[in-house]
Amino acid sequence: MYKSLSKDQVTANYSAAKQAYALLGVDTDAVVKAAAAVSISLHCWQGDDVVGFENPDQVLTGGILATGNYPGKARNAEQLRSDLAMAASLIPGAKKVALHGLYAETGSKKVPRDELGPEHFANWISWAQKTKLGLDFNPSFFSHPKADDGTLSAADKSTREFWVRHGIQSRRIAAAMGKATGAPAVNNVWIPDGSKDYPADRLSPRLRLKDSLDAVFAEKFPADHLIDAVECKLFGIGSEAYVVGSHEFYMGYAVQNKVTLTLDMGHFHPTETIADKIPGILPFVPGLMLHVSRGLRWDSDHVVTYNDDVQAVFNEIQRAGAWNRVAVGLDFFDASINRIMAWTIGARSVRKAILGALLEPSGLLRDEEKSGRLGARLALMEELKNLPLGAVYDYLCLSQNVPNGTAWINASDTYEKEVLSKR
Ligand code: RNT
Ligand code: ZN
Repeated sequence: MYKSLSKDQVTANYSAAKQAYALLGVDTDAVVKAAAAVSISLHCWQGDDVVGFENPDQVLTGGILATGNYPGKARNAEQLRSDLAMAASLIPGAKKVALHGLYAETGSKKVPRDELGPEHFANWISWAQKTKLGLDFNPSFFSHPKADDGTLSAADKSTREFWVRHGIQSRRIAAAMGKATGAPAVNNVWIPDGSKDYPADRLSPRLRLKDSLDAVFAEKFPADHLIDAVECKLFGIGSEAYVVGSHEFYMGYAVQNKVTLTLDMGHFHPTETIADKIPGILPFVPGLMLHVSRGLRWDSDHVVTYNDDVQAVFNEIQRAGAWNRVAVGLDFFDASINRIMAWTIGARSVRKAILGALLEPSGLLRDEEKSGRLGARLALMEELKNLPLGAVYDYLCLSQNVPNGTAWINASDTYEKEVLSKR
């Protein structure tokens, strides 16, 4: 059995930590509240290896891949909601759930993707209302027979129109979710279109994609119901040579059309990180969405761990004062470990990085920079690494009524024994 520190011990450690941060002018009580208030969107697709309920035999396409066969994955909506609720109970702070078109509940009826509407997500919506979780949405442009030769950029007109209709419907679904839950839902458009080898024409598919997106985004919705986002990518399996929706393409599209840009941490060159892109892009787009992920050698979608890359991303949001313009979502799918643990590890790490960023005395760093004291700036950054983030994080967990330290593993183990292993 893993044990938590006692409440008294957590509080004692916290008051020592509070003093250390106070020396730098940081009000930890306020920071703990602010860090818990930033929503983390739990991606439903970690729970079942991106299969969904449309067709349990459909293999995952689109150049993404979940590897592993850890037992106990969710096989229907009820199981997935139960698993999400379990993980949510171990993750401190505000949370949303990100759904995909694939997770519609259409009963015994087969509903084509271009006819999916809010009514097919009614159970998810009422569950979200009951559990006070927000919702986000993603149209599913993959794992479908019509997605083999492109979707929104397809050369074939009727294929393209099919996917445009799915895109239009997905915004109606997301807007209904936003309206019902009282927090705007991000509708994130990612398409897999691309090619395995060098194309002769890289422009035409992009022009078609631009037109399709214009058609998808034509309908207007209130900003407090829906946030439109587009997600770029460098390459996928089978689209190594060319991806239509590249970073430059969507950067241009987002700037021109004032939509949110999604940055997935796994979607760039293997040595490229996204932290510096954040202040580079913020002057031009209304908002950013993060897909916090961990690419290992490729866009492998490993479970997020607390590392320098993740901390650097949230530091840039803090330094840019951009918390209200950034939506934080997770995007990984590891089928080789307990999936509740995957969600919990990833989301707890992200919460820690959010807290770490908010604990930074950014004003002090900036003052040293302004007065040209660059040695002091570097010294501060170095000393900050030693401050007791862990003690404040434990306190945040305590204040959010979730286990601190390793003790959450017990709860996950019990759930595995009592629920997952019986599936
Ligand atoms: C794929 C994108 C996309 C998906 C999910 C399932 O490379 O990252 O966000 O992972 O929508
Ligand atoms: Zn992503």
